[in-house]
Amino acid sequence: MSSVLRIALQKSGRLSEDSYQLFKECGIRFDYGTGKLKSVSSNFPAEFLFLRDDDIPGYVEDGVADLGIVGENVAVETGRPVQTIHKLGFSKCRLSIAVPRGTDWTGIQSLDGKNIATSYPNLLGNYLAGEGVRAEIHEISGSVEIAPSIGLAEAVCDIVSSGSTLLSNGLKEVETIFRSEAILIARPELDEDKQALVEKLLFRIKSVQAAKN
Ligand code: PRT
Ligand code: ZN
Repeated sequence: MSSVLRIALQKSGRLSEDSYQLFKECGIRFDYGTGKLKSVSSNFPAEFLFLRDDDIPGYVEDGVADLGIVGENVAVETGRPVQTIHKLGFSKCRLSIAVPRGTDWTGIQSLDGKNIATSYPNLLGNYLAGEGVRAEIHEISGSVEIAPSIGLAEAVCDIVSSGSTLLSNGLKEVETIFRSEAILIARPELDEDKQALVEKLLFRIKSVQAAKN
């Protein structure tokens, strides 16, 4: 039986359109946006699974998928032992600490003894530990930016791209702790046939990227 690469993409969100476009530019055709959870390419030995981004590193680790596209922020936060095989250059953003605009800020030590709301407790926890700051981390899954105004936390640590969400919530960005972009991740142990398909795919991705530069 010939090999087919299983590739996990975000079903619907900030990575979806660019992920699809990348494969399209690589000349790999498949149905996208039809509401189905799986689609088989008509001209490359690959099938695509459409999932929530947070689940993708786990599916790649478990071997449900061979490859996946996620933000580096999600790959690092989940801590799954998957390989980053290529940086894709889209969905760029940063993970930053922000505080209410009127707060005195004299550096990261200002967070000592404070409450910080975030959806990235591992990335934040590691960063604070490295800086020797002791703070209370409150994990919340969404709408992190409203935490200070409702009295839940004195600071937030969240994804920023334009900065307008922070601004409209009366927050100022004071420290960037991580920079992220979309990455292609792979299961560490792929058999020879799949590895050959990955090489073929990577060659096309690099050609597409080189043509843009
Ligand atoms: O449903 P699913 O779980 O799959 O998606 P999701 O809602 O968890 O993720 P999604 O689609 O919002 O983001 C997917 C990935 O895109 C993230 O993991 C990041 O790697 C990347 N990315 C790039 C962003 C942003 N830019 C971004 N601006 N992810 C989130 N945001 C949010 C941020 O959380 C904040 O609420 O946008 C707001 C800030 O944007 P600005 O422009 O106002 O600064
Ligand atoms: Zn998600």
